[in-house]
Amino acid sequence: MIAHRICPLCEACCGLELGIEAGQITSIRGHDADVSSAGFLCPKGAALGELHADPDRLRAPLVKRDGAFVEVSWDEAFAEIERRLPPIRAAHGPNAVAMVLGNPTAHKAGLLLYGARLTRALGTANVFSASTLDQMPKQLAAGWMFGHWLSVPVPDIARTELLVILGANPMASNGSMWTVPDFRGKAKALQARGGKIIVIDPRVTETAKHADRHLTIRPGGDVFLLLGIVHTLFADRLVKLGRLAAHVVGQGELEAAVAEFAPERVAARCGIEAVTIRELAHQLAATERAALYGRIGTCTQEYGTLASWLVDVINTLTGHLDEPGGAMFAKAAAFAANTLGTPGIGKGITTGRRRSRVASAPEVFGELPMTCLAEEIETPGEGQIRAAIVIAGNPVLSAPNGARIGAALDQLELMISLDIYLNETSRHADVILPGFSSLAEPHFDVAFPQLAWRNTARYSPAALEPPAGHPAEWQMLVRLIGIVKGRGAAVDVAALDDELAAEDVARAAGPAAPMVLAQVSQWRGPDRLLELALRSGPYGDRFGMIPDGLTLAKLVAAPAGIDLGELAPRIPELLRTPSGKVELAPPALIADLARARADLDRAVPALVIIGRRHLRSNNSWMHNLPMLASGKFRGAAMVHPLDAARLALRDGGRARITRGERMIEVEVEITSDIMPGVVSLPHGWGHAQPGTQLRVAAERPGANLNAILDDALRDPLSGNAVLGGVAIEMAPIADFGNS
Ligand SMILES: Nc1nc2c(c(=O)[nH]1)N[C@H]1C(S)=C(S)[C@@H](COP(=O)(O)OP(=O)(O)OC[C@H]3O[C@@H](n4cnc5c(=O)[nH]c(N)nc54)[C@H](O)[C@@H]3O)O[C@H]1N2
Ligand SMILES: Nc1nc2c(c(=O)[nH]1)N[C@H]1C(S)=C(S)[C@@H](COP(=O)(O)OP(=O)(O)OC[C@H]3O[C@@H](n4cnc5c(=O)[nH]c(N)nc54)[C@H](O)[C@@H]3O)O[C@H]1N2
Ligand code: SF4
Ligand SMILES: [Mo]
Repeated sequence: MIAHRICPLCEACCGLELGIEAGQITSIRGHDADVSSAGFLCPKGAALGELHADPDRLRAPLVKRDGAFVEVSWDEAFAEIERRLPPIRAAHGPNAVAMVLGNPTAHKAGLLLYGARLTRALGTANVFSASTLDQMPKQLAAGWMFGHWLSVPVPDIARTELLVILGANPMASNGSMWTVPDFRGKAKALQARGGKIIVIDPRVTETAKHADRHLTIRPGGDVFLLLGIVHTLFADRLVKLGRLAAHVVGQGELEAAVAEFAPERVAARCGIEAVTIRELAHQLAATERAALYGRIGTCTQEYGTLASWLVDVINTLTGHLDEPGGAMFAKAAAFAANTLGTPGIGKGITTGRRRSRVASAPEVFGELPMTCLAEEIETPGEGQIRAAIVIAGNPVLSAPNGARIGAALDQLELMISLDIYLNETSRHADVILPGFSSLAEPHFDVAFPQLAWRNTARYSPAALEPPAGHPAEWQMLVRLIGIVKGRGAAVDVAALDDELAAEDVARAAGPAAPMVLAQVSQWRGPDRLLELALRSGPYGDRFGMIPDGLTLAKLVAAPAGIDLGELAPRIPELLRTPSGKVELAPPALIADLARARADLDRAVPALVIIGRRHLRSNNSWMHNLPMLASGKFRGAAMVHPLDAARLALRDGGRARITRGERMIEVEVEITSDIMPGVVSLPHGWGHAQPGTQLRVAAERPGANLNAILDDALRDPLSGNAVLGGVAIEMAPIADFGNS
């Protein structure tokens, strides 16, 4: 039997074709007809069968009794939670329970949509997610400029002639905050039609190797490079707003604010010569169709929000924002806030509606920084976190100072993990609730079509039968909501789900609610929410008012998805700022430039560390699959030959990396692909911790980069962690081969 299924693993969201026999996956290939991915897949997608079959993947709930996990029935697991969670809330209030949301939450509709509902039911201020280890700066900058957190433009790669990539390696990551399956193929096509790709990265990445030009940049130097470019655009009279002239404000403030960041002034700080900065500015301005794209390298640093803002400022000033071949906005079929409400104007965004208790970090997009989690658990007083619900997150490996987080999790009165593995984080839990194989669930992407290279709508029904008696993750979350609402662990999940849907519809549709609910009554759970979002969305049938509009039934009938066309200009309709304009100079960002100004002459540390990603790895959790784990070890620390000579490091030898009191041991790979003075080490390693069940990963555990990073370093605006560009020391570990 053949089934079609969107891959849930990364933002490329590839359509896959699965061969299935007797409930087992026999083959996986790309689905050629898929309207977004056209047959592309990567080795991780091909490993979904191994994930499905992995004997270490948890099949039943676990409860910790006397320090050891025992398998229990679903009823027992929820009864345990009902015994322990409500008393904590009753004694200490809603903030005593933290929500911690990990990366796969964004990839699974059940977790995303029902995780948000559980957060609402808990009413807690203590919400943490991988967003503050990742893209929060980009969302905050977009929020201030365009009025909504997910109004993030992406390169229109199908039509551009110049793509400048800053701090991203889509050849390995398959794109981020940019759903672009088969980046390699699209990049080749771009070059074949005479276009150019420029990569600016401290490392000669896989993407750089295929680019027309690579420039090295000092880690954390992006804001200075970008300021130099903006300065040049004004100084050399290259600003050309074009069609957007009537829709942009703040140009004057911006010009004044960048006055002192001439290329000569910023060159040393970013490590790129003034003449090259000017050249980049001129090339971007002179190319009719060009896009500048910044990603995680530009976010996970001290100036993440400034850098993310300046990327889109440059796209705007060069006339490439919202223009074909430039940086454009997708128009998703469902869940896109920038398609709802009054077009062209809105409330904008607000941050800092509350602050974290200990560090006083402002709330951003409803969240507090992940780097505040440990201290909020450790520090006594009103509002202290005493219980946590961790959904698909592994912060012990993925957040700075993971050992501290692990120790803090052990102090909790109750920790619940929704996770499919007993790993570095879930081992600290009291109750682990594992979802079943994601291939047995329907799939659609809530967020990624809002960031896609092309507008499409896709849905995959479950490819496999769910195991008997095993609830879906959304059903587990409804049951937790039942417990939180005082309805008990034995709550009727289907009835509570009906109630929750009815509440949502009443809020959105007012008097039309009964009619709307009746029309979507054949769907349940996340599917019902998708049906509602699709039908009320920009291509929807408006519940019968537009007969040829989209419904979920139409998507189900189109296993390759429905193509909604190439990206089209959306300004001013997309804007939700109070001014109804693109805000080029949000006051908080202009004010934050003072920090960059004060930092212009900072001395260069002799050695700093940055991260990287490998095609066969996925953050902290796919190292247990033999297909991906086999072959050359991919977690070595890359060191430039000059640094290796200076530090007496040997290729293939071992070394100690220290930062202050903390230390890790790594394997060394000497390569001139990394710039001198910089070490590159992937995150998400450091397996083989006691009490975990990851037999394959434990064979080659690797070192945890985050063990040496600091939880006190954040971008003050977004709360995003600083995950790179920090000073380290490195020394060889004597071994016999070395002496
Ligand atoms: N130093 C450094 N640190 C980084 C980064 C970096 O570049 N450098 N990158 C950061 C980024 S961008 C991110 S997004 C974070 C990611 O960090 P996390 O948010 O912690 O996510 P993952 O590491 O992907 O871990 C995913 C967890 O979800 C579980 N899981 C997998 N599939 C499912 C499922 O279907 N259901 C459930 N319930 N659980 C599942 C896995 O077992 C694992 O425990 O790491 C961040 N950490
Ligand atoms: N195979 C694979 N794919 C993944 C993931 C994975 O772990 N493995 N993780 C997924 C996740 S959660 C995310 S968020 C995305 C991220 O997707 P990308 O943003 O493409 O992430 P990376 O591949 O880490 O590329 C970041 C690049 O930034 C560079 N860099 C580091 N510091 C700086 C700096 O200060 N300035 C500049 N200009 N560059 C810098 C690094 O050398 C690296 O090449 O990938 C996703 N896709
Ligand atoms: S690129 Fe991403 S979505 Fe596509 S197959 Fe690989 S992991 Fe899955
Ligand atoms: Mo991420």
